[in-house]
Amino acid sequence: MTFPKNFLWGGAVAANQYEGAYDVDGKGLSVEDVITYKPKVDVKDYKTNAHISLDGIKSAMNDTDITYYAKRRGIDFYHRWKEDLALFAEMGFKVLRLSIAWTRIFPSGEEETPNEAGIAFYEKLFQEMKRLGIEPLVTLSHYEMPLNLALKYNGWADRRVIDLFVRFSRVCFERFGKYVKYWLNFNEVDSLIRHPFTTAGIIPELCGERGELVCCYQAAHHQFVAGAKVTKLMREIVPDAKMGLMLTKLTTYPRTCNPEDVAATQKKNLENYFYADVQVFGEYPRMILRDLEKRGLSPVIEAGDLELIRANTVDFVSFSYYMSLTESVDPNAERTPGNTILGVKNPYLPSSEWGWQIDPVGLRISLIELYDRYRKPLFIVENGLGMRDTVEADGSIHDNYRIDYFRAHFREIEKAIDAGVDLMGYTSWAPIDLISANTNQMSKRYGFIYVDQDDLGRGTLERKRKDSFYWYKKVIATNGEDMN
Ligand code: BGP
Repeated sequence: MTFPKNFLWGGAVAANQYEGAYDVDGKGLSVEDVITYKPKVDVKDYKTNAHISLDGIKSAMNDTDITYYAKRRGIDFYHRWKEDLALFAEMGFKVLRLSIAWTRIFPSGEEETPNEAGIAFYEKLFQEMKRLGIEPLVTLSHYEMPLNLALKYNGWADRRVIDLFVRFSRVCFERFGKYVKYWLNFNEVDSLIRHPFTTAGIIPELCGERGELVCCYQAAHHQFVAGAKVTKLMREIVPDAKMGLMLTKLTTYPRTCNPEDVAATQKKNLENYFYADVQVFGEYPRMILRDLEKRGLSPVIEAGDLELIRANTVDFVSFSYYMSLTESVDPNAERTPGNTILGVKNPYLPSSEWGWQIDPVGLRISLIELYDRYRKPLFIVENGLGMRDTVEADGSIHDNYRIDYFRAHFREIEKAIDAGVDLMGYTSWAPIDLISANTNQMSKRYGFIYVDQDDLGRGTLERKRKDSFYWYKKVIATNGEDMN
């Protein structure tokens, strides 16, 4: 048997994409609540999709629409949590990765005391998960900071946000620590540079003459400091818990063996690793610091910051992996979209309708690279295939393409484990259809469970088991032995 005995099989979701109920029980507006679904979305133009203006935010705040502000409605997990958790348990989940909406606990991010109704919601989830034997893996920050903090402080660009986040995290550890032993600090911490508003509350107009990029690297530094403070706090409050970082593993190959392509690729990969390096090694990579300095982007680092980062590194390394890209110095090389990134097309790989290149072997390569680099236990906390599904007349959904995708990736995971990689678990993105992070679509479906809702929020929200549901259940039941 290749998969370790206690391997944590499960799925991953994020509050802003599935809870809905955006204004219920005292919840405040988060940055995701002002992002709209655009019917004519150009997947290549992820920058425009992620763009936000002050005027846009203000008009969103005065609008109560939930058709186009798709994340406000999610899939109504807030009211259907019991049914959904039961379905996860039916598949045999050992773990569920979920996030806590900061705005349910601190609606504006600045209250002195938490919103008890928000705490009660998560408490009830954790109690039910305990009853079902599902271990929670909790992300403290998954693209859902209070909108107030974006408007008032320009999000994480302002150092004062660190303490507000620590206050939120303290409540999470104190109130949920008895249930939650696995924590992640910032989802896809590297995504700050690609979609600064949803990751870090940065509004370009508030960056002034310093420019958005300066704000981004300053914000990244503040997240590193916050991450270290929160790890320290977790160890004080929940000593038997473990903290992980979370990286978008944007595995990039050289398009050719032209040494210039190889060098350009190396640079890309080092820029991606940077965010994990700081949190595992406890120090900034010297080459990144030098590069930032040359580009006039050096963050302000206060006395004590580097010591704090050094003293509070993470326990494990988690990452998302969906696709791979290539890099080339040829300006005419054909480009293709990946997860909030554009890269050069790989002629050996097929792509999904959204352009993401499907590369199971890339997952093995990623696992081996990450383990060799960090020598820390790894956790795959997102991996999956976004596709349109068809519901047959009898209500069945034959998603063989999804089963093929997972099977191929699991076979590569097996090879990596066999090679000696220490892997704690695997949570698919997402076990149930939900609102897409990038495009706000419902039709880009990832789930083993179908949710009857279209891009405009029409549908009964009924849950249906797809063919992949039964397949994943079997994989978990046999701990990966039977993948047929
Ligand atoms: C990751 C995010 C998730 C998620 C996933 C798929 O980057 O952490 O929140 O949704 O990508 O992306 P999308 O939903 O845009 O297809």
